[in-house]
Amino acid sequence: MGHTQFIPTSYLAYAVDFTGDGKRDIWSDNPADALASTAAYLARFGWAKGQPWGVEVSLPRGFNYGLAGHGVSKSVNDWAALGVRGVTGGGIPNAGRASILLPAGARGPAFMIFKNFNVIERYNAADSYVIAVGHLSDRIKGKPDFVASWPRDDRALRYSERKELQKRLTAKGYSTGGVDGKIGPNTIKAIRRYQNAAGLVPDGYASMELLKHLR
Ligand SMILES: [Ca+2]
Repeated sequence: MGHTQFIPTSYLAYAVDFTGDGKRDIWSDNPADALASTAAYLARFGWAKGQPWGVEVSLPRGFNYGLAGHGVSKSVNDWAALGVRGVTGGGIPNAGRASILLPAGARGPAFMIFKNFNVIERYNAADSYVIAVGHLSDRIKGKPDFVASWPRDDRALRYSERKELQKRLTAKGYSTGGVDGKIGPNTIKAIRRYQNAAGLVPDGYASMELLKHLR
């Protein structure tokens, strides 16, 4: 509902009256209440003011792709010691513990993501959503476009293809913990194990290329 698509329970719990008229009006032509309500929601889930959602990084040759993903977090210094650098050559802001995210696998861009990434993900649990919203806010602030590009020949797997991927992995002895068409931690783990065994880059990315390899 409203400008930023609150669900009713979020409205009840987090909406605020920013204009001071006594109404929490997230539908008004004046978006102040809606935007303040969304800000209150993000604050409630731990938004760290002035800190980035993430930054684009470059990974060193020979990077251990098993370290990528939400499950592994390290300090910025520890990542730097492993050779992870800011993509424009600059330093990486020391914004607490961070993970490396590869939204299109090893062939696409790499990001170091911070706590604020997870806060935006509370709003919509899709990495692509968080990257889009976070990047839009960076661009409004005048920051540059991404350096690396997404592989043009890549496309998201369809539901039936994701299920086929899980079935084929499981049949080869790499259990995905069920066949539900959702690429969760168990499926990513199974993909990595298969990639390692098959001599592929173990980025855990569910791609068409991988499905073809399994076929
Ligand atoms: Ca109001």
